[in-house]
Amino acid sequence: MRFEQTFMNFILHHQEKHNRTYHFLILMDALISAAKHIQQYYLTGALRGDLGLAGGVNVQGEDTMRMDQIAEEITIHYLRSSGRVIHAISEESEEIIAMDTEGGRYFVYFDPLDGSSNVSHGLPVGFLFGIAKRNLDGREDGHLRPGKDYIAAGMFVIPTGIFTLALKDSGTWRFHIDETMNFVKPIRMMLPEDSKTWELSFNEANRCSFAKAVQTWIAQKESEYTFRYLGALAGDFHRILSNGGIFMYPAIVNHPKPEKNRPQGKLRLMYEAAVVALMCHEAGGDAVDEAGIPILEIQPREYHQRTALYVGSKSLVDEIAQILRG
Ligand code: AFP
Repeated sequence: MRFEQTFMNFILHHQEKHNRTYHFLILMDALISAAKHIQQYYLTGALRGDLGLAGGVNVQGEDTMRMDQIAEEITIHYLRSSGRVIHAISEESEEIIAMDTEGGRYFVYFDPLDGSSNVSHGLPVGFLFGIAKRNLDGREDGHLRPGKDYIAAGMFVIPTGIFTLALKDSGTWRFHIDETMNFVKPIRMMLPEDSKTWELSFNEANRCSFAKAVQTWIAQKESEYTFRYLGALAGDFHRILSNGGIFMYPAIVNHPKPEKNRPQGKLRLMYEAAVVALMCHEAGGDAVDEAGIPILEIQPREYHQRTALYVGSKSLVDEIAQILRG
């Protein structure tokens, strides 16, 4: 028989090697339990009728799905019971979610079910999270941490059973779920240097609304690469991490209906852009916003702040960053 290394075994060794505490393990156990629970609900959701619209509206003004609410409830339950989380910030809750404000050690920024347009089709969605640590030395800062201060960031692609985790300064690792529902077989991810497999990923319907310089750059690049877009960041970024290339959600600045412009971008900085930016950075890639500023450097001003995002292979991100910086 063939046995693969489990995630827990991998992370225990990692913590031991770096002389770290066991607190992070308890937090990771909570996140993995939440992801497995959400995955099971999602797999059987269509049978129970859980994949339809809930009829509500979340803090971003978007329709909520039943699965969004279920995923949120599950995640809060496990994070709270870990006893390690000070506060959490979720895509689904406008306010910061207080957990263990005295004894907690971490801040968790998460989107428990990202890519809701895929939910009613049962297609892949993501559970994205970033983790920062309590400031033990100085004053607390309202938990508005830039991505460069995250100690880890990860995503579960649900329901495919694939988990990718970036550990600050220790690489990006991919795991697959096995028949016992354990995440196993750590594979270190590095973006491929060879551009043969590189892909472009963005919503083509928005193309004419991008800044002119971005449109021109895309026109120069498009014949060189293949094009893929799922509409769920976790799935789209998963491909870029494996194949290389670039995922973009540029600012919308030239929409024929100006009220539909999104100069600030669409994606959320703390639990979408910074999460994939850290994973990409640890895999040898990069990520910038519409001004060409590295995503990991952006100091958030609010929990649900939006940003434009260009993430992927370093040379492509460098090229577009230069154009964006003017
Ligand atoms: P939803 O959860 O509202 O579907 O948004 C998903 C998302 O934040 C991200 O996962 C996708 O990459 C991006 O938005 C897709 O947006 P478009 O539907 O505008 O292409």
